[in-house]
Amino acid sequence: MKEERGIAQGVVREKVVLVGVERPGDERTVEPLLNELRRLAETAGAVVVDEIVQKRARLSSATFVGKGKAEEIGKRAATFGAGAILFNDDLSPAQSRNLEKAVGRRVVDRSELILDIFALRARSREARVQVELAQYEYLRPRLKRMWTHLERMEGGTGGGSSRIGTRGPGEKQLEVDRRLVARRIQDLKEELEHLDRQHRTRARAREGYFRVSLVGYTNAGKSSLLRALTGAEAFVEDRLFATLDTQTRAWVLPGNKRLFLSDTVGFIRRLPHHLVASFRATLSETLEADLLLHVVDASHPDAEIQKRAVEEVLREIGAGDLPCLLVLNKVDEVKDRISLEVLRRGARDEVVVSALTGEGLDALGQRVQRAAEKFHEVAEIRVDAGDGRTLAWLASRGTVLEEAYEDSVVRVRVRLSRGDRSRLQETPEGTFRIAGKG
Ligand SMILES: Nc1nc2c(ncn2[C@@H]2O[C@H](COP(=O)(O)OP(=O)(O)O)[C@@H](O)[C@H]2O)c(=O)[nH]1
Ligand SMILES: [Mg+2]
Repeated sequence: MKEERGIAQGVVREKVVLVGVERPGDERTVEPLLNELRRLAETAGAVVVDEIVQKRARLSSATFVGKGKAEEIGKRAATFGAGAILFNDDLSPAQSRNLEKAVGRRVVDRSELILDIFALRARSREARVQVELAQYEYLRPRLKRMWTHLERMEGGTGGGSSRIGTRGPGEKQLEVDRRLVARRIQDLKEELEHLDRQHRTRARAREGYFRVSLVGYTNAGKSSLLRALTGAEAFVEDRLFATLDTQTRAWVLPGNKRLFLSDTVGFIRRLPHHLVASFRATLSETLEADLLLHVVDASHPDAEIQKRAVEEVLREIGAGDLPCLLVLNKVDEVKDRISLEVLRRGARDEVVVSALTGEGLDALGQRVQRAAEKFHEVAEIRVDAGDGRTLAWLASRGTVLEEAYEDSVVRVRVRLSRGDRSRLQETPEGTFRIAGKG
């Protein structure tokens, strides 16, 4: 599926069969999940030829769906000429292997599919390194299982796992593979650390400014909002995971106050945990924000489920307690307003917008401005009247509310971020000056 870039013409698309398992209590969620799996499959460049939903209370640790069902899936896949089976759940390495044997074709689980899409979408060096790391972490336990599997085949009698001394060439190859994988994982981690340092340097330049991060389900309209609010050339597409990199743009609000708005990778239900772990650098933008804008596609039939999935990922990455404004987007597509009421429930603060028509964007700006004002505190600072540098710095970084001259000292009442406030140093004369040379 890797060759298919989605837009390429004349590429033979792989035919696939989707399989979802419905457990008791899942009745209402398995259908939207399968719809989403279909979109994911298409995003990865596949053509869905059949969908199978199985009701099952207990999952088989060997084959997930049970041996009989697996054989039936294999037959149906053969009828439609499908080359791979996509599972809506994550499978253990043993389950994947057993299923592949039973269905006689490639088995791809949900994590692997999402990793595949991320690999297609990654553009920047950072995104590529993060995806590759997640892929190797995914692969690692699967190499190990393959080893026991090979060992058994070569040993003949089967079952034995401690028969040292029967090591065949297959195992040697695997030893090499495992070492190579471990080595590659180490290299990728080191490169990420390096990229992380660069990222922190860039982030430091924005210290003292109010930082806002767009978060939300994939395709909710985050990039569209970044574009509508800041005029940035953000990449907007009606596709899952169009954006994997973080883009940060200056956003100038009425009154000429500058803040920074970041757009980053979207979330999805059951985001593979390897991805969450290796996208730490990208997600750190979200964690450093002073305010999150949680963008929801309010016109989506599963908006409520998507909203909860995002809240869950935010908690998982430690951003659950950050101040958050709920942004109900695509209101131009919303037909019944009752669904908006449902989405509003429990939100601390919310605003209804359309990135497409511009509706509600002013209100959104005002809401953010109010939050930014709270973030800045009012301080009274005495500055030497001859210290033009500090006076200019205060005027550019904060909002000067009042200036009073007393002999050689200026008393400035200024609204300033806490970070900037702490950059002012007291002089022996009891005035303050901006730290640094000059
Ligand atoms: N009707 C409508 N479509 C929108 C709106 N905002 C975004 N979209 C569309 O939704 C799709 C996904 O938008 P995008 O900004 O890429 O979403 P992201 O994945 O959250 O960054 C694109 O086709 C956009 O044109 C909106 O307010 N109304
Ligand atoms: Mg986007």
